[in-house]
Amino acid sequence: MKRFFYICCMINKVKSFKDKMERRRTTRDFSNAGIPKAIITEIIMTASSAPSGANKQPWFFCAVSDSGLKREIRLAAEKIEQQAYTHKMSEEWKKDLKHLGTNWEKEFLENAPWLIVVFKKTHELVGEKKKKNYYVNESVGLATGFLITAIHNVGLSCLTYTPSPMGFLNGILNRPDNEKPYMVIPIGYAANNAFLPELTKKDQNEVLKFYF
Ligand code: IYR
Repeated sequence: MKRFFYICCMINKVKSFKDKMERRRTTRDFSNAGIPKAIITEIIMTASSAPSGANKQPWFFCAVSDSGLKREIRLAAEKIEQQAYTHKMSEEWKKDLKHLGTNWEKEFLENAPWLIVVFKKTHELVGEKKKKNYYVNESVGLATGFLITAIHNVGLSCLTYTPSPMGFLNGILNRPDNEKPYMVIPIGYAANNAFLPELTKKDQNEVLKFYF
């Protein structure tokens, strides 16, 4: 009987968390309301608790609210996106993105109160010595998943943004060569009139098969 109630409680918990996570939506339109630094700190330290290869935590987070730096990042990213949209991205790719309404303009890089720039550390530098990190992409992907979950959990919105190439971020943020930009996460409150594209997620039978 005790076990039965325990399982019922688990079912309630797992379903309510699923319902909460299914309500997460990416936003590209932010209100200009600020977010205290203490909230950003807790969100980032949640991300930093993620599992990683040999527990090396091969990541570094830059949290940017300075408007001069945000403008610099926007201008550099828009230059790259103009190239991408006019020369690099295939017609098929652009067609796949049409329903999201994206283009080379990246206002969110200035409108969001904070940009979290996630770096992956290919290796550690201890003095002159290189120390290896393991499963760097997997580890930083996990930390970024924790990050966007923490953002959603506190009622904020974000975007997972990856201009390509992203090397310009090392220059603007003055980060060393063993750190490579992984993702830019603008974070804030979704604007009242934020554009919400119609999206559906795959059904269970398309993503899950049990072997039991
Ligand atoms: N980086 C470009 C293009 C882009 C690519 C993918 I894949 C997306 O899911 C969304 C956008 C941009 O941000 O506009």
